[in-house]
Amino acid sequence: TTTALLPYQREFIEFSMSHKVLKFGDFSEGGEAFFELKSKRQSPYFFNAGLFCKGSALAKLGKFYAEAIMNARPRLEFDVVFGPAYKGIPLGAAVAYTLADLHDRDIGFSYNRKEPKDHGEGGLLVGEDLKGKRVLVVDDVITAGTAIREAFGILRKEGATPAGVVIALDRQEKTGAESVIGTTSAVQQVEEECGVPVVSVVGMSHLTEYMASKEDATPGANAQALEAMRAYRA
Ligand code: OMP
Repeated sequence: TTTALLPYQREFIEFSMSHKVLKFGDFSEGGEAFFELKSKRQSPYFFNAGLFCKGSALAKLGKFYAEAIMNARPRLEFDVVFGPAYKGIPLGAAVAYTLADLHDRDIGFSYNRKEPKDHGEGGLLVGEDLKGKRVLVVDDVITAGTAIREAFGILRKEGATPAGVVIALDRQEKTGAESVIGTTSAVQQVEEECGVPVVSVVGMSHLTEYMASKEDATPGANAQALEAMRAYRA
């Protein structure tokens, strides 16, 4: 199956690779071919959003998230963005900034601490109050959905209404042991359980599509990495 790769998605993949955020397995002698995930799976690619660590990269990243948000159909309706600690914090801030700067939407933003603070203003949350608000969660990657479920737990406690999730990468993985594996991906399960849309800039299938186009242009250059992507997907 093929997945149409939109121009901004191709641009995002190349942008991520140029910052070494997105890495494909290196199948040459002595190269790192696989990356271990939180789930212990051995993946032929990895996405480390922590390496978007320049002001210019964050500015660009904000635009990609905003584009995914604005392109979402049905439209995402929300009052506040929430970036779960730690990696979601700058992402949420970048999204709120970009929506105001480029899309004329002045949205609040909020994030949590991992350690409760026992002095000063106290509490676990920083930023815009969430009570009764429609909240869009901003995060980096979903594999099994563990991190995003934690974020929903925080929203529930605060009396907020989840409005959706936006991530850079949907790894499109199924969860659980091989013997019990179902037919839906972690993202689809989150959508069903929480009743909200999960929007991503790209999915794993887009990455494979990108690799395939590279392989078409220069046969042999990415053959093993592409094969590993397809095998992992299967
Ligand atoms: P889940 O909590 O299983 O959905 O995994 C998401 C988290 O895994 C991310 O927030 C990262 O901490 C980490 N991760 C990546 O950052 N990039 C990847 O390509 C894969 C993972 C992962 O370990 O699955």
